[in-house]
Amino acid sequence: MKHRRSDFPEGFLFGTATSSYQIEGHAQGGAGRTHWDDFAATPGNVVRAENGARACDHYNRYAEDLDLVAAAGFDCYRFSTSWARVMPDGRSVNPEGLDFYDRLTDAMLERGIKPCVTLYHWELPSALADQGGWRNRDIADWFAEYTSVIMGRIGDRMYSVATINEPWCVAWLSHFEGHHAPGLRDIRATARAMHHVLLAHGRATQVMRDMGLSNLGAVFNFEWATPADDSAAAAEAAALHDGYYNRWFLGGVFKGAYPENVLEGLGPHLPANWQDDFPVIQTPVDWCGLNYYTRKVIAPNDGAWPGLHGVEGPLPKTFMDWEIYPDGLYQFLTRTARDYTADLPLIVTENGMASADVIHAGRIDDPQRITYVEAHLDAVQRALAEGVPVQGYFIWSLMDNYEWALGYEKRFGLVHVDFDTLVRTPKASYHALAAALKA
Ligand code: IFM
Repeated sequence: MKHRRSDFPEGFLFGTATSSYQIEGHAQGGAGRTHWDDFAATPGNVVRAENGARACDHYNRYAEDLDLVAAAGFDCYRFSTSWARVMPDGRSVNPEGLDFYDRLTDAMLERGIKPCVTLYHWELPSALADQGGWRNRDIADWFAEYTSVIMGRIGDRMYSVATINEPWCVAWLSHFEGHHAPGLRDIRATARAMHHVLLAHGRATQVMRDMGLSNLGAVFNFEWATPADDSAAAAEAAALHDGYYNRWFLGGVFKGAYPENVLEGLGPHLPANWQDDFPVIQTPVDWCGLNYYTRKVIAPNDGAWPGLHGVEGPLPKTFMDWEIYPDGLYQFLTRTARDYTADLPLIVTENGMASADVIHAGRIDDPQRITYVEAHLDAVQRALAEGVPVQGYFIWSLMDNYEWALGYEKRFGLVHVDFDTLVRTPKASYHALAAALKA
C-alpha cells in the first residue's frame, strides 16, 4: 500500500468492522428469531434464501478472529450487539447473550483492541416486528430499554458507542424499496420509520448519557448523487435523492429539521406532532460516523413521488455493481463538517469493496481492494489537509460474511472465509494493510 500510518495525524485510528447477524451464527446461544430470518424465509427475497443461522460461526471462533484484528495492527474493532441475542423477544433478557458480549469485550481488551460497539445493525426481534417494528413509535422506548440492558453489562469497557447503523437502510431501503427486512414498499410505513429511527437514536443516546457513558456517536450511510445530465430536472432529482438518502438524517440530528424537498413526499405520512421530537433527536453526540461506498447517477422520471431513478454510470464498478467514486468521500467529509457538524470529530466508520475473490494455492490476490482503499485514504487525506476533523477510518469488513439480500457470494472481507469449512485465510489486502499499519 502506498500509505503508511505515519502519513496520518498522531492518534488517527484505524479499524475494521463487522456486524452481529452477518458473522456470529444466529442459531446459537439462545438468540431469538429476527425479522431477517423471516425475510430470508420468504421466497425471492434473498439469494438462495440464505440466512445468518451459521454465518462465519464467530460466536465460537471470535478468539481467532480477534487475533486477526490484532495481528493486522488495527487500533479498533467495530462490532455490533444483536438485540435478538440479548433480548430474544425484544423485552426479556437472555443471560447467555450478555455473557457472550462480555467475553467478546474482554477478548478485545486482552489483545489491546479498542471496542467500538454499534447497538443495532438490523436484527430486530420478530416479536417486535409483529408489533409494527420501526412503524410503531414505541420502538424508541423498546430500543432505550435494550440500550440500558446491554450497556449496563459492557458499557464500562467500550471505547465508543454508536446507536443505529445506517438509518437510511433501516427506514428507506427496508420500507420503501423493500430490499431489506421487513421488505415493505409503503410510503406511510417509510415516513414513520424515517422518523422513528432517529427518535430511537436520540432516546438511546439520552439513556447512555444518564448512565454516564461517553464517546457516543451517530452513524449514517451516504451515497453521492450525480445528476444524469445538465437539465434542471436532473439537478432537482439528484437533490431529492440527496435529501432522502443523506440530508434527512444529518438535518434531523444536527439541525432539528428535515429537508423541504423530502417533506413534500413524506410530510403527509409522518406521525402527528413529529416536530416536537427534535429535542430528543438532537441529543448531542460526540462524533459522527460516515459509511461510504459509492455514488449514484440520478435521472428524473414521470412516476409517482419521488419520480427519479438511478441510471448506469460510466465508472469502474465493484462486484456489487457499485461505481468506484472516491471523490464522494471527500465531498461528504467536507460538506458534513461545513453544513452540519463544524468541529465535531468525523469518523469513516465503513468503507470497502466486494470482489469475486478466489483462492489459488492458498493465496487470495485482491489488488483491486488495495487500490480501492488507497483511493479512499487519499480522499480522507484531502479532507484532513483542508482542516476537516477526520479522526479514524474503518474498513468494511474484517472477513467475508452474510451480505444480506445478496447472501454469501459478495465478499467484502480482508480475510477470506470458506463457508463450507469456515477456514479463514487472510487476503493480500490484509497483509498490505498490516504492513502499512506497522510501518
Ligand atoms: O454489509 C453491509 C453492512 O451491513 C452495512 N454497510 C454496507 C455493507 C456492504 O453492503
